[in-house]
Amino acid sequence: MKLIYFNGEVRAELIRLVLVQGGIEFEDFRFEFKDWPKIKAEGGFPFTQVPVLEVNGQKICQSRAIARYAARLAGLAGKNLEEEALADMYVSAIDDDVLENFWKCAYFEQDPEKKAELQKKFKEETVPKFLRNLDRLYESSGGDYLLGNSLTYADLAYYRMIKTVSGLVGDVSSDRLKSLYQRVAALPKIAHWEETKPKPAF
Ligand SMILES: N[C@@H](CCC(=O)N[C@@H](CS)C(=O)NCC(=O)O)C(=O)O
Repeated sequence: MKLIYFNGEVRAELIRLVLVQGGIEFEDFRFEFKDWPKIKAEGGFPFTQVPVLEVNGQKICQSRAIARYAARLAGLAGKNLEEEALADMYVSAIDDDVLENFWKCAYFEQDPEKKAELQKKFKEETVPKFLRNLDRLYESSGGDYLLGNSLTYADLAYYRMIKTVSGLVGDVSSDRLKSLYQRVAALPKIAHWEETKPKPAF
């Protein structure tokens, strides 16, 4: 299995974390920006974008579809259909409501005034609202993880999200959500990955 992405974390890191935690061997193929035109021209990627997962001769793209596939392989997708839907719900909320806004205000927006405005909204509205909801949901799960007592890829997505946004928003999680972050960070395979992973260019 080969995961193809830029030498960065943005849309590939959750997939890597899921594969790592699942103990699934994969080639973590990373390339530099300058090589993208050639890789794109020759790659035969379904939507001409990355990340792409090559598996059994099939090329799969769309980061969320890949993360979900990896989660199923890893036994981290949820134990039944309802749990799978809930895990997907958390991952979708993290991607659509938090991270897409983060990429925009941290990287894509070039106009300094608009950027400052977007960052203010992200810090003061988007993240606090999301965390308030997540805290309540986590409390009601009654377990160590978002779906109770079994780790799912939703917990890894939450961990990844906090690592991504904390440079901009600071330490804004509740104590309860901090304990979730720490529980994921302390998983031996995740801790080992963080210590040994390749240094990303972005
Ligand atoms: N919805 C897609 C978006 C993929 C995407 O935007 N990939 C970017 C890198 S993060 C890319 O391939 N950019 C180069 C290009 O579009 O030519 C996903 O989640 O995988």
